Amino acid sequence: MDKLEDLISEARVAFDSATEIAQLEQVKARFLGKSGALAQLRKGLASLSPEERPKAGARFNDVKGSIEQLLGDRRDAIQAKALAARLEQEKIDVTMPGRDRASGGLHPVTRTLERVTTLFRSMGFDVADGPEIETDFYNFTALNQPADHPARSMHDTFYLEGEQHLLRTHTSPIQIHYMEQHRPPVRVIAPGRVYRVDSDATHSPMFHQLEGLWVDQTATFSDLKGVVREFLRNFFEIEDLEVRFRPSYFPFTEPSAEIDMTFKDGWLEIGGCGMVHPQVLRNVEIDPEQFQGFAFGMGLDRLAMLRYGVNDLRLFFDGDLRFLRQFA
Ligand code: 2U9
Repeated sequence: MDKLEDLISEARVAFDSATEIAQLEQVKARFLGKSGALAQLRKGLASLSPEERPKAGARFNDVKGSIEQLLGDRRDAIQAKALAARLEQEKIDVTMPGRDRASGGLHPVTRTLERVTTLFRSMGFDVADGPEIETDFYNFTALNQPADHPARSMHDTFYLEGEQHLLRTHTSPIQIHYMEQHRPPVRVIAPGRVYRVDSDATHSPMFHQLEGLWVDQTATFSDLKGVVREFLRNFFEIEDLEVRFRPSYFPFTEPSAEIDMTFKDGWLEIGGCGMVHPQVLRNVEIDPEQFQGFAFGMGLDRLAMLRYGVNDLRLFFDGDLRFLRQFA
């Protein structure tokens, strides 16, 4: 009988030494398994006399029951401990203050874009956009930019592999697409990202342009002057801002001019413009004998720099939140 008591004690010590369920199952086999200690005992019962057997059998069952009970208790204890540890680890303090949701803000160039589109819409302009990846036709040929123009050189334009496509160097292709879809009168602005192989404090390989186009039977250079002046006065909120037009050259306009505006006791170049070249109109099947128009272009980032007093274009594209938060 002592031997059986010892077996129970031995089982208790063994079960208690197991700290995980898998380990406990291994230990269990030593006592309750097919060739475990209890199975051996059971075999011994067969050699007892019929008189001894019932009592020994009952005793055997008691011992087995005790060991099973110990096993169950230990299993519960291990599981309870694991659960407690997990609860401790995953504890959520519902009284903690919530995490603040950071509020975003619009990028200064986006804010400028919104301001610009609102002003032009109020003057009756539609707003169009188009792909940043273009073909040579839409970016150059349709705009009367000859094959030997320096802007077409490999180091002035980003060409895509195969050289069939390029990153647009201006937003003018947008107006070409637009005129293929809309017959005159056409009054549209084309803002967007453009790309050039250029990089310093005032040039970034990616920047933003704002172009405008008005094609009608009677759209004249003086309409152009009025639209540009009205826009700049409203944009900068300077009632007596003056604008002057200096003769210039662009392949897609004739005549062409640089746009200057008054700024700090002097003049500041803010864009270019001109009457749409008759060949550009022909390229989109508009008869230059019936229709004429004007176009203008400005740097959107340039407008943002002037409006917000930013002196380095690259600040807009560095993504430094200390800079950007000032505009939110
Ligand atoms: C079509 C026909 C003509 C758009 C024009 C300019 C003059 C111009 C520059 C100003 C500074 C670009 O941002 S900048 O680098 N733009 O000087 N852009 S006329 O002429 C067009 C456009 C579309 C169909």
